[in-house]
Amino acid sequence: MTKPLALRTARTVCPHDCPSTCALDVEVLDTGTIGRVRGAKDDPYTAGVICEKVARYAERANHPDRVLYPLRRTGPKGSGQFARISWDEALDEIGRRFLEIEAEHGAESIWPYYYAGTMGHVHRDGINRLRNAKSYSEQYDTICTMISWTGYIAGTGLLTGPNPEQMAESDCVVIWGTNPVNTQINVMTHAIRARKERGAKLVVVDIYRTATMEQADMALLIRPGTDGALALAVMHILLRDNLADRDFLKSHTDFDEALESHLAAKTPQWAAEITGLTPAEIEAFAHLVGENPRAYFRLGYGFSRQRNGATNMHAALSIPTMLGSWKYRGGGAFHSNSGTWGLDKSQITGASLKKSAVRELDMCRIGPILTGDPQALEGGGPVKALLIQNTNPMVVTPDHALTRKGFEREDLFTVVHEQFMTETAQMADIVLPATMFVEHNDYYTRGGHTRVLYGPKIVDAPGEAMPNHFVINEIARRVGAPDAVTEKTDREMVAETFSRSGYGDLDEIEAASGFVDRALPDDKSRYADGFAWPDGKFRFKPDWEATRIKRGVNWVCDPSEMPAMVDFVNWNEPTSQTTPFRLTTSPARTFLNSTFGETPGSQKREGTPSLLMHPDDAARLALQDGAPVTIGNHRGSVELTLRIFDGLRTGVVVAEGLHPHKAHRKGRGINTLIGSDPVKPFGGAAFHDAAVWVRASVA
Ligand SMILES: Nc1nc2c(c(=O)[nH]1)N[C@H]1C(S)=C(S)[C@@H](COP(=O)(O)OP(=O)(O)OC[C@H]3O[C@@H](n4cnc5c(=O)[nH]c(N)nc54)[C@H](O)[C@@H]3O)O[C@H]1N2
Ligand SMILES: Nc1nc2c(c(=O)[nH]1)N[C@H]1C(S)=C(S)[C@@H](COP(=O)(O)OP(=O)(O)OC[C@H]3O[C@@H](n4cnc5c(=O)[nH]c(N)nc54)[C@H](O)[C@@H]3O)O[C@H]1N2
Ligand code: SF4
Ligand SMILES: [Mo]
Repeated sequence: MTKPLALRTARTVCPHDCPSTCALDVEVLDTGTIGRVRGAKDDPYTAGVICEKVARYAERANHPDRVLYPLRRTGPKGSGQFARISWDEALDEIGRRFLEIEAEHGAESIWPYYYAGTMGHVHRDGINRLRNAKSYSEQYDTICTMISWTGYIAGTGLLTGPNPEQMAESDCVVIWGTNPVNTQINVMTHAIRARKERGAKLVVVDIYRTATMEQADMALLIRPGTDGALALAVMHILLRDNLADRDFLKSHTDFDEALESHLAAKTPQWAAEITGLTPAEIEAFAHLVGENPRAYFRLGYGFSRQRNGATNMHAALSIPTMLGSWKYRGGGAFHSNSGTWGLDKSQITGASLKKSAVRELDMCRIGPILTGDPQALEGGGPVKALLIQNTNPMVVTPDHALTRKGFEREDLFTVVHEQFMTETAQMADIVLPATMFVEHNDYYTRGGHTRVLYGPKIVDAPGEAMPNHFVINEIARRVGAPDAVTEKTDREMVAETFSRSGYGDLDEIEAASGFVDRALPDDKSRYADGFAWPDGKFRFKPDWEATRIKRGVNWVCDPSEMPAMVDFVNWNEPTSQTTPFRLTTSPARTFLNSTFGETPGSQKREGTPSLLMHPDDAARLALQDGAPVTIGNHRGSVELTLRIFDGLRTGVVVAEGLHPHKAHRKGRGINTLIGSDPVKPFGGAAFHDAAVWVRASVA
């Protein structure tokens, strides 16, 4: 077969929920077909590098299984039996049912539910315009960033840090609780530059030997949920050995004698017992960063997905503060830049349309909510209708057995707008076909760098696929919400948002670089004039209530349960004789959450769902490599294939990737084992924190 010639190459942006937000050069083969996708060489952060899953995007965009037409369910829930209908039939039915349900059960019985399948704000956040206009139930956004952002802001007061490209100028790069080789490849581009150009050492802190850890000069393989203990012992050594920057502590932090004596007890021996590291490993790490205070701490999301994740994030962040790393170009800590966009999105989200206070339902608790848990429903009535865009809750949310039970309710009217027949779409009453990023216009932010990028439509959509913006407008028209309807196109929505936000003219931005750089001045991003608290001081002693107010979020515990100063708290799900293993569910390289589960390249690379286990544990349980195993706890059980792997600690097992349920024998996936209990202080799911048993499967 001859290779098709590209008609042209078009510049757009990767829409996926990945901190890198790469600028892309996409081959357009004809008006409806894309070819090769490459990373833009002239974008300073992308620097010509993208991940393999998006390089192969043609497999996904041109996939024969895309949803092309609106569908109505014809068999029982989840039967997969659907019949094609027209857009008008589908939208009219949705409008009629939503009005009926509202009349009978109240507006709060309808729950628009979305997440970050696209990170484009017009198509991601427009659902809130409809929600606000109708006073439908709110969504409390907890699934991804709630825990980590909380821990970071508790210290700095603002979600920003030294420009990620500055990593190349540091003397030591610490990659903590993130696996960028899998999840944000561009971090490696800049980290490796520091090593090549300056001889910087690369440290990786994780709970198993990831592909990122394989590249490390110093690998710190700790037990899950113990990062806080490691951080405290490192600070103990810095103070003990005069490696702390006492001047910086005085001028820029709330450090005091009480904290000093608190840390005096946190010895390397104490932390060694908790983390599983040797005291010598902890000493070596403390001395490496202590002698190289121009250290760049790249703090990931992964280590925050623990019940003590917010306090561990705060503890890890406290190390560069004790070193005074923030003083140096190439030094400090970075988690996300999401505090710097300064966007006015009010016309997208319809913020002004909100009439009254409405209950805010926790998206991670969709299982308890749909099965009628009164606390999860906040004392209100049941949810009777769901409108779902950009997310696959049947696979990605915790407490899956409850989620499934909820979706199976015959009295629940479920609308899913999707690109593929996901396991969520299969539970729908009405499925609507959605466009992909190359088929609509939007702008994209993501926390991993400093830019906001415009991503234009470059090909026509297949079949009758329509963008989210269209669906929200059309439903709004039919449920008596004229305020939520806008005649503006998606491109006009972008232009208006840019202009309201003071970003400038979209035509000019597009003709120039395609992006708006929101980098703060270098000294500001390193908090030279003080941290973002009224006294300008970094908080080793967090004011959790002030943190809550800053974030506009809710307490899920008694505030007095939060530690008064940087600390390690053992809140993780306890292991026991019956559930002796700690499970983490770390992302796979060629899936993005549950996306790409349908593409052949990803299916081939990820293979069958597997469980990594230490050889000593496998020997003790008499399990062979490749054996079918069952893992379980009080929430349910899941079948996987055993892979013996010496790159983790005994007592820890890892299941990589969100495979579809149907890829598992017995049809239940990994989130069956994960709890939806909200993580302190403000909620979120502890995806990498579950106690489980492991047994040989019985056929
Ligand atoms: N290929 C791929 N890329 C992705 C995603 C994906 O699913 N696949 N997901 C995207 C999304 S939505 C997000 S939010 C980001 C997340 O990206 P990351 O910030 O990298 O977070 P995670 O991938 O959840 O976990 C990162 C690492 O943390 C480790 N970890 C788990 N528990 C602990 C712990 O207690 N301590 C320490 N030190 N490490 C721990 C995990 O083993 C894993 O290797 O990635 C995005 N990019
Ligand atoms: N066990 C475990 N569970 C996890 C995690 C973990 O590490 N372990 N990670 C968690 C994290 S960090 C996150 S962020 C969540 C993410 O969970 P989700 O936000 O659900 O992410 P995806 O699984 O990628 O699903 C996104 C869906 O949106 C669809 N989509 C994409 N673009 C569009 C569009 O323009 N319009 C419409 N209508 N649909 C679109 C895609 O086809 C896809 O099915 O998962 C969480 N779940
Ligand atoms: S998924 Fe992440 S690394 Fe891959 S192209 Fe998109 S933004 Fe870049
Ligand atoms: Mo995420």
